[in-house]
Amino acid sequence: MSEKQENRLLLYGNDAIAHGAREAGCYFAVAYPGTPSSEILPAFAQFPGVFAKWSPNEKVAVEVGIGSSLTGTRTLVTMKHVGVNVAMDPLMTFTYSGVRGGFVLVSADDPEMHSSQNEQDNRCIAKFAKMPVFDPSNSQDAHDFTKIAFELSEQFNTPVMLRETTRIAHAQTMVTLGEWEEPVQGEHFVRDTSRFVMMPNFARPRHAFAEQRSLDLQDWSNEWDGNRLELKSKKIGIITSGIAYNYVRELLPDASYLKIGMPWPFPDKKAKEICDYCDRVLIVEELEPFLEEEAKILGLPVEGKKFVPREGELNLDRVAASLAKAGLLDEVPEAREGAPVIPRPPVLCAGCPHRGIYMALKKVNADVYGDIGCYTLAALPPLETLHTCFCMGASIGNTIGTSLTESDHKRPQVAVIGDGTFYHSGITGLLDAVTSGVNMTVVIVDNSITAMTGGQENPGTGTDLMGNTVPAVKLEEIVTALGVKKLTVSDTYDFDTTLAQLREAIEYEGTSVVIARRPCALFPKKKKTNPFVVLEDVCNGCGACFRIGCPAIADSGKRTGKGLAIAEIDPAACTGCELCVQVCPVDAIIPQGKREEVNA
Ligand SMILES: Cc1ncc(C[n+]2csc(CCOP(=O)(O)OP(=O)(O)O)c2C)c(N)n1
Repeated sequence: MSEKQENRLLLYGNDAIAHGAREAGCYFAVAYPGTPSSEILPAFAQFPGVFAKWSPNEKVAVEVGIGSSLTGTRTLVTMKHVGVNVAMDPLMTFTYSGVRGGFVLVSADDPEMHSSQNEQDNRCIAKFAKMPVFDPSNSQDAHDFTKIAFELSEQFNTPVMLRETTRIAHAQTMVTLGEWEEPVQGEHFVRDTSRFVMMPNFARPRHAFAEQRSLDLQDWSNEWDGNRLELKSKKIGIITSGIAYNYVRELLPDASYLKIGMPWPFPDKKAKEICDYCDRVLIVEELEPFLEEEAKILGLPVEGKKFVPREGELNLDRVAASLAKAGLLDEVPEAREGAPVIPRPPVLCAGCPHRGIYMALKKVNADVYGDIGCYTLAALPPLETLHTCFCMGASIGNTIGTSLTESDHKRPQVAVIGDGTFYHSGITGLLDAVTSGVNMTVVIVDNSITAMTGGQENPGTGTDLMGNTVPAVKLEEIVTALGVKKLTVSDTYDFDTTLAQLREAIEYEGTSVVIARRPCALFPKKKKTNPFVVLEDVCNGCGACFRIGCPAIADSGKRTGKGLAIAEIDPAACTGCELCVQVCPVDAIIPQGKREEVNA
């Protein structure tokens, strides 16, 4: 994160949100990591006098955040878009109860699915949950809207969503910062049964309250200058929000604009105004026709998704093509070609501890019901040993379903789930497997960190975000407590033993668990041992080492007498895990130091 300097900084959207929260006097932040939201919490945690923590999943994070708000503390909760699905249960009712301390939920959406399994548009969720939503167009907006969101939350007694997208979260623009407020901890919880005990009789009036609040918020939305009318051309008006504003503004500088900072409650009066002022109004927005539907409900004559794609991320070229389709640009500017990007298909890192267990799973030809984490990459060639992936925690439930319904039991049924994902949402699945007596194996790939999202602490790591030592809960203890009778811990760098342990677990009648354990090769800092080399004159070109999919191993360009590719190992990438050594049938892979000894 950049240093504060003369109140003007070049900031990522995520850093700008952290600054906005700090300036609003927010004391408490809680999150579950997920791209593109993960940097907000560590950025906030660096401010003096605040407290920030990861929770095991988004539902818990929101519940913790609700508790913090109930003491009167301003509270920031962050997650990626699909995380909001996990948190929907508490959220849908918290919007009835309302807040004490301002409560801001950041939903980081991911159009184009740069690192997600879907590209849902959480403006829709905000409306469904009856919470106002802000939609920033740059880091300044992200900062300003976060600050306003805390005010609005307390003024209208509502949780507020700040919905950003990847391009806002991970791009830098200039931000003018404001004064820092001292973070304030609330005094204590104040009992208010009719508001905080949402049983039917108390909840009914709160629903009515939420409906009236939405109407009041719509008045605010119409007044607020973040929903900004820029009236120029009478011929063409554009209603837009988020990142799309930047593209369309560059392409049609003379058009009139309604730049929407708060998509819901929709600023209906301002939308009517631009429609009255302009002959034709086009809505340019990323993903769902959210603004378009709001405008059409009002009977406004707008166009939108007829021309603008509903899938994927918008960019200058896509918006230009849409405007050309709508007849608003005569010439589509030539697509700007940057420097060619060399395709880099995602692969497990060199030395990744997940590789060994997948080599074993491939050997036993298991159907592997997968989950989300680095280990999902095993779905791709050359490993191709993960056959489903829907959402975090799904692997175990999926495997219960297949195991209970398959009639021919052709192949072993195995769930693979990471340690972070198991803590997030695997525990109840395993409880179901055990208590249903399901014949299946659960492999917990334990690299002792939440690697995929940047190496965040999880309940097994024993440290927290603030650097404190905290109790760690061991996977073995949870698995045993859930009633699993067959549990093995394997070292995935030892291939033969791992394979034997996996076979034994699969043969067990009932639910078995293999904890496939080895710390991630990157966290803590990659431990570089002596790299390995291929003895060219011994390599027989069989390709066994290529098939483990290690990015440190490549074709050397040299050929054996039979014309087969001789492997080579990149010494800078090799971590010395020795998995390739274990699959090489001719012992052609040896430590570099040993070759030097031989050659000496
Ligand atoms: C509901 C939800 N929250 C967050 C994420 C982002 N995310 C993807 S994988 C992952 C955690 C992976 O950690 P772990 O299971 O330990 O596997 P590793 O990457 O370390 O192999 C997270 C948080 C997500 N995809 N879905």
